[in-house]
Amino acid sequence: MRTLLTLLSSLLATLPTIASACPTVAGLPDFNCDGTASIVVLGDSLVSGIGDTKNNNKGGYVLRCQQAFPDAKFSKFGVPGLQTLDLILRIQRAFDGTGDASLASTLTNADLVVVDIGRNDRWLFGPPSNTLRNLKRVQSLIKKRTSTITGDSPLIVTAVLMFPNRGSQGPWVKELDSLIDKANSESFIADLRFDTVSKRLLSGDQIHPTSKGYDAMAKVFIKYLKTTYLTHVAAKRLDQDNDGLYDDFENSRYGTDPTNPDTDGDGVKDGQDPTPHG
Ligand SMILES: [Ca+2]
Ligand SMILES: [Ca+2]
Ligand SMILES: [Ca+2]
Repeated sequence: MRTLLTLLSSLLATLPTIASACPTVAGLPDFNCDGTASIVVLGDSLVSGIGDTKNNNKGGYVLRCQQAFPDAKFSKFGVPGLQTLDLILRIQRAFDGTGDASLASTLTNADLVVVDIGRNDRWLFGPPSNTLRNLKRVQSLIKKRTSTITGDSPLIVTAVLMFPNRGSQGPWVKELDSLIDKANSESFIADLRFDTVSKRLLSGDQIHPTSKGYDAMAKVFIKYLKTTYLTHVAAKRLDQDNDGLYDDFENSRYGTDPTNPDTDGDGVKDGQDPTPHG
């Protein structure tokens, strides 16, 4: 009996991992069809969690989202004080092999990348339009570098920032937010609205949220993951023949026909067929 089980499991292990395509994994879409739901958040001290005294200033909204989706993988790259140009350089170095290699691999394997950065650009004393341009460069850079490796890229979303309430930084970020919001489009998705979080939830420094503020940010993000994110995935991952395999991967990854739900005509749909080519 034991031998039979071993034999069975080794047989199963040799089957192509095509069965049932890319449903949701851990309650979230598996955008790149690799069997995991992987979400990466890039940014500054609000991503690292400064102000979250309940979690040693380290948890932030990303930790709370991880707790809400325990079987998904949330990664954060949050560097206090980081500006958009720093982020661009760090991503370039990571992919060039001269920087943080784990950043490159995390981005390459991600289903969703959230870019929550820009408020520290205030201290360059340039116009917010420069920052918007850099935010667009971050998206195109990640798309370019990941697709060179995998032929595909994650879904990338730029956040509309939570307002700081300190001196000139507040109005500057408000102006930046309005530019980000106006630039929101199919090719530059920027509709994760952290600006809806009340400034009453800022800590004493008037920049970082309190633990309650991070609860509120997490609430915004979790709602986004359950609604808007699904809409973007559905728009970008078509399955025209409704066989459970996304058009994007039928030819390139599975060698099946994106317009024929049963490529080998054996009565079993490609998405469920362990041998879809007959
Ligand atoms: Ca995945
Ligand atoms: Ca299909
Ligand atoms: Ca078939």
